[in-house]
Amino acid sequence: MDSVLSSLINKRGPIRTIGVIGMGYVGIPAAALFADSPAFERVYGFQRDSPTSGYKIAMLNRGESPLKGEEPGLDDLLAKVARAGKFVCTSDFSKISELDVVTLAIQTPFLNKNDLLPDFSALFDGVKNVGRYLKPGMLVVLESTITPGTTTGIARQILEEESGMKAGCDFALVHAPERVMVGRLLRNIQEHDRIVGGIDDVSTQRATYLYSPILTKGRIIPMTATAAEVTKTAENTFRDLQIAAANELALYCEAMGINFYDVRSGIDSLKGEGITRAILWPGAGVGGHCLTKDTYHLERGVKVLGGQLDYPAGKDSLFVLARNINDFMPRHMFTLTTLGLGRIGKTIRGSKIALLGWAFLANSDDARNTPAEPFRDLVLEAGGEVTVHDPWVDSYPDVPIDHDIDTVLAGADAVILFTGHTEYKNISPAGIRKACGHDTIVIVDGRNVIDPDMFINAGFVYKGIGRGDKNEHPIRIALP
Ligand code: SAJ
Repeated sequence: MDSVLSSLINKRGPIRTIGVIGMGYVGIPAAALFADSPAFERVYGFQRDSPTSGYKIAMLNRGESPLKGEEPGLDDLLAKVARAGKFVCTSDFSKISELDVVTLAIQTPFLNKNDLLPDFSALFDGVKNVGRYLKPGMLVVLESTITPGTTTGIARQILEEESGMKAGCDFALVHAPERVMVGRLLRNIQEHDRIVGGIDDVSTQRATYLYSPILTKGRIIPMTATAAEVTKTAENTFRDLQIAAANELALYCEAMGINFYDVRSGIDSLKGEGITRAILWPGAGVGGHCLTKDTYHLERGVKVLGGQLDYPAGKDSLFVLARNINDFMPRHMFTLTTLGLGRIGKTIRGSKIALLGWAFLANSDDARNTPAEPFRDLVLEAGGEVTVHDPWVDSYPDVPIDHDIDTVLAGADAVILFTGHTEYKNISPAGIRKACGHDTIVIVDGRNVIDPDMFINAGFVYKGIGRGDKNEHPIRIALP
């Protein structure tokens, strides 16, 4: 028997008009792909005309992308759909009432880094706006990363209160999490499988008709809304866990005086039917907007959904332990720096530390939640001086960042490699010594970018993550 919602949707007919709320890294490529599909007639991009981001409206209506960095195909696609009149950016949210579908792609950052609580205010403002203009038979899709239980909980509640309608009866409601990666925004939407989680089967089905036309290699993976929320947060939680396992093993290898990378190659050699050892890479820490928060979304989800969790009382979960290990790595880099300086009779206090790399990812300008920041804080607290170089990052609040490496290195007692930028793979002992102006210099490699022997043989004091075979090397007298 057709549900009330099915009848309303059938009355509306096929999806023709779409609204995307949030003109950012998630919303813009999605809106462009929807607008380019012959399956749909028109797409509105909704953007608040705020002092900080209102400028995007005019740019997007000129067919220009306001996003930084290279995004293959996006500029041309935006120009094409804007010129064709199939995509329009607007701050007039009342146009929502003319549409068949509205998707919300609004960031959910931390309120602050200490209590790890998400700031859903912007997302809920968007949901409230949708509720205000919602019409019967419409589909609402949440694409932002959210705590499990949000779609069927607070989001549903706001939509029903604002619209006076009932989800699953008068309108469809779905969570279809984004899987964007900077530098491949369009490709990820087209080629990655798309999780589509409705509050009921009718909602899930309607969302399948929304996403299928823009998938090339990707396929639709239907499930419930809560399963979709857990999938998204858990896929990043598992990546964070894998990195933590590599970090823990690297610490063990350092303590046992062996080379982690030999062990990694050994483990990775175990291949065969049904055998997998996804061993990732240890490093100076885990930053970014995804892995640093999605574990805590998952942890809160278990609490929000309130089921009886059978787990040792008061014990941190494996996932929180993994977060703690990854957040420990900047402190380990501080310890390696302290030990390295100690080998030449110096301490952090009174030393100058040159920090190479501020971005959280190699060859990127993205410094969100960079692990270099807690390291810098530890050095300053211990009375050291820190200079920061990063060829990709132009600025960061309260942290002077210089693009000239010789300026940053001048007078440095220790050089710390925090980000694996390609530029750092070519640094030479002679170049570093010339810039620092000291005979014996400490170098700490947080991303396995340099050859330890090259620097040890040139008289440097070397320390490296996972390099237990080199971290206690004999110090060679620096050759003039
Ligand atoms: N990192 C390690 N060791 C590794 C891999 C990464 O220490 O083996 C560190 C990086 O240096 C960085 C942090 O972890 O500081 C995060 O790196 P990431 O490669 O996971 O990059 P993100 O944070 O941009 O993750 C995104 C996620 N994508 C989405 O949420 C849609 C994640 O799911 C992807 O797996 C990841 O991109 C990716 O693979 O590029």
